[in-house]
Amino acid sequence: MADAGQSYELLNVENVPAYIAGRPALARLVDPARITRVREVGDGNMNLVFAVEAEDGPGVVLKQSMPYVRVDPDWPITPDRNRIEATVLAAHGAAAPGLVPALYDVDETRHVVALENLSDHQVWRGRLNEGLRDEGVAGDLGRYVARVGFGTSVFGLGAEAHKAGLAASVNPELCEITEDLVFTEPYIEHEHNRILPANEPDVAAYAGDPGVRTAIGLAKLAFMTHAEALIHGDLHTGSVLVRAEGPGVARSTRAFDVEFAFYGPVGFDIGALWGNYVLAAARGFALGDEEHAAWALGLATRTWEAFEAEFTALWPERADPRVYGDGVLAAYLAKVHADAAAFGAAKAARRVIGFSRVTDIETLPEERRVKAIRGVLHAARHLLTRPADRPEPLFDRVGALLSAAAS
Ligand code: SR1
Ligand code: MG
Repeated sequence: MADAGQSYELLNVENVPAYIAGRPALARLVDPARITRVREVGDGNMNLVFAVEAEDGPGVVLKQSMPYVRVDPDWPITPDRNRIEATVLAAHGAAAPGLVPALYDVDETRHVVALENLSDHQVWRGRLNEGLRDEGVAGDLGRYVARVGFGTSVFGLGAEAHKAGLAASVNPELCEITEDLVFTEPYIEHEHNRILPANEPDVAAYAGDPGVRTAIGLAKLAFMTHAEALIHGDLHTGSVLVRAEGPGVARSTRAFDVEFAFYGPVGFDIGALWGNYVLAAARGFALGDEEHAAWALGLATRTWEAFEAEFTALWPERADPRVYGDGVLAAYLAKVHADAAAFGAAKAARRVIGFSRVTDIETLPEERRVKAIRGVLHAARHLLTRPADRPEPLFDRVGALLSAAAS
């Protein structure tokens, strides 16, 4: 249950050194006397996040949950999400080593997790907005989704461990946020919705389309009932940290912010990426950078092919091959693909209608923003109507729709 009352001390830049001194696991890692800088770096909707730098060491990141949404203190939410995040990070780190931040400490009293300091990485959304093209990241994320999607599933774990994992990861409050913000509010009159007058007919046409409404309803049902694997649950491009490859520096891709994780459909994570590639491409077309837009849409194929290849490579390790034969693999991959198209549509559309907007679109001048939003809604409708098309033709058509709306 959410506890809107503040019964524990919140962190701030002044009290972080004392906090570290009082946590043995952290004081071993970062000498409190040698801390050189504490910065508040959280710019998400939910939590306080501090990057701690120290002499002669890698530092640490502290992430604290409040008993309400950071951007809306009237919106209560369980601070226990932080404990769930720690459990999930451990599971994802085991399934997909090197693709999530390392976990150093969990404080269930003050609702703090201590994570690897990745200050040499940047949030992918920001880099995409700048027109930077980080090759390999989309494939890394396809592999991440595959490794987690296989490793925490019935295929990877077998019946008993899958049920235990599912029981330990029930996350009703965070799931309810997604059910409301992604699958419901954009399709009803709601105070969270913010629609530019010039986009009112676009939103009415999209959200009023009976085919769209049925597909979104079915996607919501799948989200709520298909407990396939311990998915990330909020894998947008703002949940990805990237360190670009350079002389003497290897590329690094990390999925972070796993507090929305739960046992859900694997296609939801692929779809979150696809929906955000559509938003990045809409920005590219709106700014007249067709090359970057086409590159961003090509990421959908990069992610899918890496996912498919990794999942297929893991398939021989499945726990129970007696009935789960190769026909099941082919059919399951087709199901994940179709799910991803519908979830991708829902994830893109919510960012241009409802609560929690994205900088890809919001930083565009209004006239271009109107066209980008129109294009995103046309793209979302196409993803909902042609979910079985392979990524390349599917996203070629999405590109044509975005380009037409931008012109
Ligand atoms: C109140 S939370 C709003 C959004 O932020 C997160 O990143 C999720 O996408 C959530 O829907
Ligand atoms: Mg987040």
